[in-house]
Amino acid sequence: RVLVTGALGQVGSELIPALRGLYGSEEVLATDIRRAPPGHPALEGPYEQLDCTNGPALLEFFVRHRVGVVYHLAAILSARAEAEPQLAWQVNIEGLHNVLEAARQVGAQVFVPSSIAAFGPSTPRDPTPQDTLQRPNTLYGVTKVAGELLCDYYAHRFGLDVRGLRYPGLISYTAPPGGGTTDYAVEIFHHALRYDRYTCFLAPDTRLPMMYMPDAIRATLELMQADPARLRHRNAFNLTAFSCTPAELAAEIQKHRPGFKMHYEVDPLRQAIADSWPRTLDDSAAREEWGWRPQYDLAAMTKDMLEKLAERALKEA
Ligand code: VAH
Repeated sequence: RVLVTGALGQVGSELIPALRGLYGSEEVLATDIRRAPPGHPALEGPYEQLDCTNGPALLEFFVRHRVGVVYHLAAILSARAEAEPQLAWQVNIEGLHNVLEAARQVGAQVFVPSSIAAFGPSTPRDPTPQDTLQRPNTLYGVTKVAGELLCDYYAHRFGLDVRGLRYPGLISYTAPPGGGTTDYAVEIFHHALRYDRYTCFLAPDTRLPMMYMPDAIRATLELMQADPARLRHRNAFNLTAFSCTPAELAAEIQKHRPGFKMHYEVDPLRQAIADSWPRTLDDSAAREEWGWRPQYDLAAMTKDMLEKLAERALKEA
């Protein structure tokens, strides 16, 4: 059966329905440390609370449910990890180690997301190559690099089929953003619909790699279904669809909502994090080794986000 940890997060909220569509609801176990709020999509199939930092409980869960594939999404994201670095290390590294150990013992395939945060200020930023210097200066970034290395170790030392993607900033309308630095690109749409204005916590020219969630979900499933013999890299592939700045995103929204106003109040902490990250990514390894191709550019993402949020507002009205 398929296990998803971090089911209530931004990726989990969309990956679970996609996996249940592929394998059937009863085959996909959604878990998170918190209880799922009533009506959450994860509750449309099996849901359990599960704390990935509890190794014995995790192994018991893998054995009891005969877990054959695990999408390990439970993590503390960049901005929150700076506020709570000890907790972030426990969740992001001890939790990952517990998942890799359980998967090794039962022979499960593993997906672990990395991030553009796995790069730091000394990494080439424009574009950032697949194989390059990785000296991130955020705790989240440290756990992403350590996680990539731990996953590669489990692949070559134990033959574990573990694969990963360095996600760019992800934009979606299903789940609220959770403590990330790229959250502005999600919040801006909710504010545009509700107030026709948004006060952005990053400077107007902060260029970051981004992706619409439907592309990220498809990339995740395509990587996990790829022929392992073709994979020269495993943890983790650079992945991107487009790069944009807050000013460019605001201008794209204004094409649909001419009255939308953008303001800026830079948050020094999150600006420093964003300034240490890539501006654009080279994802040629993903394209060559498992056929990656994005489908949504900035214009297509913006159009779809505004349409979907407007539809939902109508339904809830
Ligand atoms: C964050 N959305 O902002 C996450 C992601 C690329 C950034 O890792 O922390």
